[in-house]
Amino acid sequence: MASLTQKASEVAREKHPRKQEKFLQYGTAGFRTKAEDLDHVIYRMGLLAVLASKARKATIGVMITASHNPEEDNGVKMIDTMGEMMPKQWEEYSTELANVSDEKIPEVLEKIIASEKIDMATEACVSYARDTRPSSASLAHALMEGIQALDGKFKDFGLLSTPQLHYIVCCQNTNGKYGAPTEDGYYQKLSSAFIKFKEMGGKEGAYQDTLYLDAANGVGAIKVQLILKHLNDTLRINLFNDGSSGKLNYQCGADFVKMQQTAPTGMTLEAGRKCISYDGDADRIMFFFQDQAGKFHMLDGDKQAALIAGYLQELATQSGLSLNLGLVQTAYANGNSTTYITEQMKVPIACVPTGVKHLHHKAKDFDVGIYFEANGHGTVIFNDKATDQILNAANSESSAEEQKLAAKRLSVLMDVINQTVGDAISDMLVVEAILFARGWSIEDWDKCYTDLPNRQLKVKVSDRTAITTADAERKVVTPAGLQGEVDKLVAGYTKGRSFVRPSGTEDVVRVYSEADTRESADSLAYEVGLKVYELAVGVGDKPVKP
Ligand code: NG1
Ligand code: ZN
Repeated sequence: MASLTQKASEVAREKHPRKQEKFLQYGTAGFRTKAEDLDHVIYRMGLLAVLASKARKATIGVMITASHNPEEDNGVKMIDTMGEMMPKQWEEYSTELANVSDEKIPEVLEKIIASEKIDMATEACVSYARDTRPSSASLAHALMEGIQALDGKFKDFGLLSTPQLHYIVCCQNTNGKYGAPTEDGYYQKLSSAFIKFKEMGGKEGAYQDTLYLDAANGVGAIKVQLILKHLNDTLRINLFNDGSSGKLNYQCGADFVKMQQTAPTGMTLEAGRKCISYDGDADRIMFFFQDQAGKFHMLDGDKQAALIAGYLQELATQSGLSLNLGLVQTAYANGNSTTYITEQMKVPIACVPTGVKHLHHKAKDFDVGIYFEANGHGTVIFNDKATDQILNAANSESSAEEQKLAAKRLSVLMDVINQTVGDAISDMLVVEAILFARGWSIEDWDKCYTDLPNRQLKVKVSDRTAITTADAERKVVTPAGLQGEVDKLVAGYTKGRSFVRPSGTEDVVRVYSEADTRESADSLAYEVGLKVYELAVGVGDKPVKP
C-alpha cells in the first residue's frame, strides 16, 4: 500500500505538480476556479475517487465542469453511488488532499484509507465525463492519470451533461434497474416515456409543441440534438447559441437569464414564442417568453416547481393513492411562489440552505419530494413506497378506469424524470408533458402567480467566511449587528424581504432582496449590500446606487 501511495506522489511531482499555494475549497459544487489552477487538483481527485470507489465497493462518478461560470473557469465534483453528491467527510478529504504539497499526498491518502477502513485489495471503478470547455479534455486526462496511479479502473464517457453522468452512475450501481448505464440508455428511457405520455392524450387548448432553445453554447446543444432523434417529432426545437460561434455562458444561458431578468443574446423573441435556456452543463433550465405588449416574462425554478407539484398532486389524488408529497425550496424562492404553493395548492414546503445536496436530502422526507432552486435546478424523487404504489395502481385490474389512468400517467412521468439530480433536458420534457396534458400555453402556465420583483447583488469582502448564517441562510449570525441592520432596512419596504450569505462557488457575498416594486427591490438590495460592505470589510467597488 505504501508503495502505491508513494507512486501517486511521484506521478504528481512528475506530471501534475502543485505549482502554487492558493487554498482551494471543495464547495457546494465541488472545486471551481480558473482552469489553469486545477490540473493538480483534478489529478488528486482521481486518486480520491479510487479510494471512494473502494470504500463504497461501487462505481464513483467524477464530472469536469464549471457549469454556468465563465469559459475560462473549470471545476470538478464527485458523484456518489446513487448519483448523489458526496457526504461531508468526503468533501473534507477533497479539500485536504487538494491543498497539501505533492510530498504529503501519501500521508493524506493513508489517513483516509485508515479512517474509512478501506481494503485496498477491493477493485475500484470511476466513471467520468466533461463539458465542452477548452480546458476540459486535458483536465480529464489528469483525472485519468490520478485514477491509474492508484491502479483504479475507469470508464471515460467523453462529453456529457452533468445530469447524464449522474444518471449513468446510478444505473451502473443498481445493475440497470434505473435504466441502461449508457448515454443511449438515457435517451431511450426519457424519450420513450415522453412519447408514451403524449400517446395518453392531453386536453384541448393552446399547447404548442415548439420550443426556442438557448443552449448557452454548451454541452446541452449537442445532447439535445441527440435526444431529438429519439423523440419522433413529438417536440420541435429551434436551437440558438449552439456553440458554433459564441462563447460558453457569455451573455446567454440559464444563469444569465435569471440574474439579468432578460433574454439571452443570439436569440430573437417574438410574442408567444416558448423559449428556454440551459446552463453550460445542462443541469438548469429557465423558461421565458415575451407577451403581446413586449414585456419579458421569466418562468424560473419556482414556477417549474409549482407546475410540477400541482400536476403530481392532482394525479396522486385522482389515482386514489395516499402519498405524502412536498416541495423543497431555498431562501431564494420568490415569496409569491411560497405563498401560492402553500396557500392555494396546499402543498407543504420545506426551506433548506443553498446547494443541491441539502435540497435532495430534504426531499427524501417525502414520498414524492419535489425540489427546485429558483435558478432552475431541480427534480422530483419518489421513494420506494411511492414507486411501488404507483406501479401497482397503474397495473391493477380492480381500480376504476379514471384512477388507473392517473396512476399510469404518474408511472410514465416518473420515467421522464431524472431522479438523480436536476436536469435541463429531463425538466424540459417534464414541463412539456404537463403543459401538453393540461392544454396550456406558456402564458397559461405563467398566470398561476406573479413574481415579487427581486434583485441579487454580489459584494466583495476581505473574508467571506466571516459571514455566517442560520435558519436556512435567512438570518445572519456574524458579523454581529448586520442582521439588525438588515431587519431595519426591510421594515421600510412593503413586502420587503432580504438576506445575505457567502457564496459557495465564488469569492463573493450574495445579497437577495424582494419587495412590491422593481424600484423598491433594487433599492433594498443596494442598501443591504452597502451594510454588508461596511460591516463585513468590503473590498474594491462599493455597491452602486440603482
Ligand atoms: P452559490 O455560489 O453558493 O450561491 C450557486 C447557486 C446555487 C447552486 C450552486 C452550484 C444561486 C444564488 N446560487 O451557489 O443555487 O446552483 O451555485 O452551481 O443561484
Ligand atoms: Zn450547471
